[in-house]
Amino acid sequence: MSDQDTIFGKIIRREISADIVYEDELVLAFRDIAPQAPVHIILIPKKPIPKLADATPEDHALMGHLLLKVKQIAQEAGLDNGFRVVINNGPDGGQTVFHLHIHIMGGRQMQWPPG
Ligand code: IU
Repeated sequence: MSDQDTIFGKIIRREISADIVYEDELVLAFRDIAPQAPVHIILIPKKPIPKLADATPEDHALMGHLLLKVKQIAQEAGLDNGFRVVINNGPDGGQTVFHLHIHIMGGRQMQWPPG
């Protein structure tokens, strides 16, 4: 199964709908379908990298772009009092969709450590 068959690939190609909050030529951000916080946004690269551990030096600029977009998207979502950024990597990391994604969560007090 190619990455383009993940649910996030289908969202990128507009084959299934999502509540998109940001898009540019490199990345897409949309509201999580099962939010774990008042604000829960998923930010993905359009390039189909299955997980963070699969990123290569070729992805250097894309990785930087993603992190700076986290900041912008959190700001635009009004998360002025702070927010949580999570990347689940692989089975032990709790990853369920194998297209690299960053969770941006806020609007409530986060706890530490996560489960
Ligand atoms: P994870 O890090 O792979 O566990 O996160 C996948 C997230 O994708 C999870 O929070 C799901 O609720 C979310 N999601 C979604 O927003 N839309 C979908 O159609 C599916 C999963 I499937």
